Amino acid sequence: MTTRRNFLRNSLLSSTALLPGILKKGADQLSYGFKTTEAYKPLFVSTWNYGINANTRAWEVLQKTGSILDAVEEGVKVSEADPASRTVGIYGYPDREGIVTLDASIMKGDGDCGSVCFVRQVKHPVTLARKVMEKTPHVMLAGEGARQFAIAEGMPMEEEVLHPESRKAYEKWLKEAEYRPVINIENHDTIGMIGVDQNGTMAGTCTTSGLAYKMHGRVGDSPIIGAGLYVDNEVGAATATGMGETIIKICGSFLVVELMRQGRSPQEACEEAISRLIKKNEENIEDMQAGFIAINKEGEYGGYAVHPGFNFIIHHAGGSKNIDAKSHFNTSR
Ligand code: SD4
Repeated sequence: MTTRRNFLRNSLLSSTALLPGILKKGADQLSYGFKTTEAYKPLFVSTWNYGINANTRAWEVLQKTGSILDAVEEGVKVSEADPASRTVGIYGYPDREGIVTLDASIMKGDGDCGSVCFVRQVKHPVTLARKVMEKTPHVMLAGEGARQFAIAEGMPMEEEVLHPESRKAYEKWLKEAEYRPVINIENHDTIGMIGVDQNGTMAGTCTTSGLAYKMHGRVGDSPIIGAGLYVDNEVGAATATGMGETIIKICGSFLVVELMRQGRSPQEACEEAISRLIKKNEENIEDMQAGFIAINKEGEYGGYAVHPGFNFIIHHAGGSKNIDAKSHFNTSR
């Protein structure tokens, strides 16, 4: 019988079997989205099906420049510039004062990294994060300092006008005035992207407008190296999405990479990190969504979430696939 799992696995394999650069594991190890997966190099994986255009762009850039770092930066810039996105970039939902503040990070597999948090008016916070990495002796710049650095670097400042959809949602929220941060399937799209090239060199990015209606000044996991993003050429890479506070508490992305270092597959590492996250956040776990995606240097991948509804996109020489992640809890809320 053709199960969905087999169908996806077979469709990927048949479309990629003849392409160079694709490493196939033994048939006994081919379990799609479970303990181990097929391995592909180059490979990009990004959070949420929304990332499909971002991955396509990343793939194009890698083909053109050969740079995995350029690829993961240019990829997520597609989401940052998308006026339809309510949770990435300047068109996103504001905080509870009605101001959009952005968090982003970038990391190379050799350990170089940069990030910005609580920054306003910058269309491409991931590019600013890269500038922090490449042009300063620091890793992280926050708030007005980050904005001033962007101006000094010649980055244009965007007008602070809420996107009409974001304004409408904010006004509705103001009326209900209930401050209870919940990330569920309607409130996502933070994009985290991790990629590995043909030679096993890795890089990753993560960018978000964060939690809708957060307290002014609140910073999530996305710009925190080790929480929202971690990349190590010796092992693999991971990125996170969902309720940042739960992810920060377990140094989530670093944990996933360290679990892979100890021999776990990307899938197993994501599953173990989610069970750790649940243990540390038991009280509110019903209302908390969080998910991880990971790749290792062989080009295997995995993804897992607390609740159903999380999906991710893989992109390799055979094309793009949307994968519904498995989750710890099985019933949709
Ligand atoms: C945050 N992790 O700011 C981000 C939000 C997110 O899907 O990922 N939403 O906590």
